[in-house]
Amino acid sequence: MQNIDLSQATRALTHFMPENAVNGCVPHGNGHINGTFMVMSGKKRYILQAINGEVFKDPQQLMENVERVTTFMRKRAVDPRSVLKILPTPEGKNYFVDENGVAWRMYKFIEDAICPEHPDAATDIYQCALAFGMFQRDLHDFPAEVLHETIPDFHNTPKRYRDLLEAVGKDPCDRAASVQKEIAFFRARESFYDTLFAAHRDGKLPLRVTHNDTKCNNVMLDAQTHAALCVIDLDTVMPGFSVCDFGDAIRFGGNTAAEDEPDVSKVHLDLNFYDIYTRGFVIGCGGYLEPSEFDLLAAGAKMMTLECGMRFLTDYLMGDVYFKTAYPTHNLVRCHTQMQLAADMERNYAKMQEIAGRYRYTQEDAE
Ligand code: GN1
Ligand code: MG
Repeated sequence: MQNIDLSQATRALTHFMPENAVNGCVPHGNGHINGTFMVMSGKKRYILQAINGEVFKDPQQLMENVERVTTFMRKRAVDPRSVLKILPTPEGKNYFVDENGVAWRMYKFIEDAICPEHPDAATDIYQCALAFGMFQRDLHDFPAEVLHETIPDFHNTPKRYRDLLEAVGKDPCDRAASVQKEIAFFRARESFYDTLFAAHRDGKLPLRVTHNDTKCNNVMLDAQTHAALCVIDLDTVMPGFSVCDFGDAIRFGGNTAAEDEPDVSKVHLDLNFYDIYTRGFVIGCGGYLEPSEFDLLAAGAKMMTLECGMRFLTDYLMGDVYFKTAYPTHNLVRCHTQMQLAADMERNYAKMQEIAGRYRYTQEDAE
């Protein structure tokens, strides 16, 4: 997305509140997708965001999803800070499109909260997992099928695999010859990719409301107690499988190295993180996970890791058109970390299953 500057933001802001009501507007946070600003108005603070139109083609559908899900969650919320609150325009719209075609929306600022960028403390990891589990719990009776697929086939791994093979066939940058080992790695696992959809077809994996970006920095914790408060960044909320939300959190947070660590010998599955996260997620779900979902938690983690690896490799073959890259082989480096992590999950699969099984008991206890 083209960089959104402060003057654009200030102009957009006038469509939500009169100019004389604003005390300040400054860039905020370090998200990679949307342009984010913090707005001060009297004693109140707000978040103003420019929605990335390249990633999200239909802001109306996106905001409809956000509005439906937050309205539903608010009915049960005890702390008003625990659900994002949209600030509508004076006309009652939940977003506004400026003269450049950029869609803007505003939220109330969540006060007295922190965002754990890279949580090290076991208690913070646990609280983040709890927050995403509670997100499942609070939306367990929401009709997932009414939500729009803001990015179609987002976690359709068989389709991601087909996209990879198509990219290998097209090979527009003549890179396929140099990545034969990587292609072979993903081909060797072909029979695994349909696991979740097959379970869904068999009635074992229900369609739920999923968040689809379950990084710890998409959770707000109470600033004083560090208790889970609110899940943010609802742009990719879509119908999906709970085990994918779980799995992507493990893929990202359970890696002992960075997603783009060039030295893959540093990449391992952090079983301690896996254990803490599993416990937090399961307890957060509050008894609403099906037994068959427990059985597929480990598969969800492996699936998300392989899928992400395939997406990086596909993008490398296509000439780095989707993910932002800082150097020519950045996507390939990221693909290698995902391959290494997936292989480490395969080595530790029995332990991962054992941990999920242990907390399955915890949940039955809680019911
Ligand atoms: C993208 O930009 P970020 O980090 O929020 C991507 C995720 C990938 C992730 C890999 C909408 O998320 O699916 O897992 O990169 N988000 C989208 O780093 O494609
Ligand atoms: Mg995000």
